[in-house]
Amino acid sequence: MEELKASKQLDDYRVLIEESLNGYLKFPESPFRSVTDAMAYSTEGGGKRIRPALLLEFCRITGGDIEKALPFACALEMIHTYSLIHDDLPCMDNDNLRRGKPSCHKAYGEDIALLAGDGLLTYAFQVAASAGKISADKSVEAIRILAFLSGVSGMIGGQEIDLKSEDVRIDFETLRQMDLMKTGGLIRAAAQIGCVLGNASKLQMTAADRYASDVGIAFQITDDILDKTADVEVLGKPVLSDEGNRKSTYVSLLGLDGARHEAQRLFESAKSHLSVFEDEAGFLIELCDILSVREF
Ligand code: GRG
Repeated sequence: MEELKASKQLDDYRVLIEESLNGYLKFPESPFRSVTDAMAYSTEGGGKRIRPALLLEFCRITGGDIEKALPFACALEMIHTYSLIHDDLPCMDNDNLRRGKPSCHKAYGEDIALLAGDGLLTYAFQVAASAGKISADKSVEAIRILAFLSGVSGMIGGQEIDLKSEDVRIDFETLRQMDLMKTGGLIRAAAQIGCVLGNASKLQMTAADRYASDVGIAFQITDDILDKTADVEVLGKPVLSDEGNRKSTYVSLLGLDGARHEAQRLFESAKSHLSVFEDEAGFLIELCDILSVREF
């Protein structure tokens, strides 16, 4: 099969993001080596960088400069990485493998892993707030979105629903809300911040948010399917974790085929919001196809 053009663009974004992240995570002056090493350990390598790539793409197609948006893309990836570190802790999912290597708490201990997550969360806001070459109005709005959608109105709120859904069968609407907040939160932040740093119209902003909401839920459903079907070596994190933690997921509610069907429906729905971007929607359309067949 011919390689999708978007795969190459995603690879290019990944290189750009990782170069920039590596620079931020050097901390040459830090006397607190355990925490800073743990922050770098969890952030470097292995991540797909979907959220920062989406941020850069929405910035690009709405007329922004991706170089100027890079600090915000890195901040978003730092918040995502913090959520993975904390999500793996024994008091959460208790998973000991992440991105193909021991989870942060397995490599550095629970106490340092907790601090590394906190360190990444706070550092993300420092990096975003220090971004030069972006107007103060745009910076403040981007930082507001980052805080709103990674906090109790987004990812953290979704995680609370997740915790309360262990051992109980939740209804479809609660499950949808959980995935929209928990996983959709940062994906929506990517789209919204990209649009703010570009010069998106109201119409484009609404379309971007609808796209990101559908992709966010579909991304989580795919994650649930992979938890059931993937090879641990390829996935780079434990499988059957949801079953072990007695979670309600689209797979437990709809079965594997039902979950696959719903993910596909949402990826198609996501694409349907993009007409406002006209010829510039190619990457975002193909990204749905890439994400719908991902193996890790
Ligand atoms: C505060 C103790 C404490 C815990 C908070 C914030 C949180 C725990 C959890 C957030 C919820 C969470 C981790 C959702 C998972 C979303 C998801 C599908 C993650 C995997 O994303 P990928 O596949 O990962 O993009 P890579 O490794 O490619 O970056």
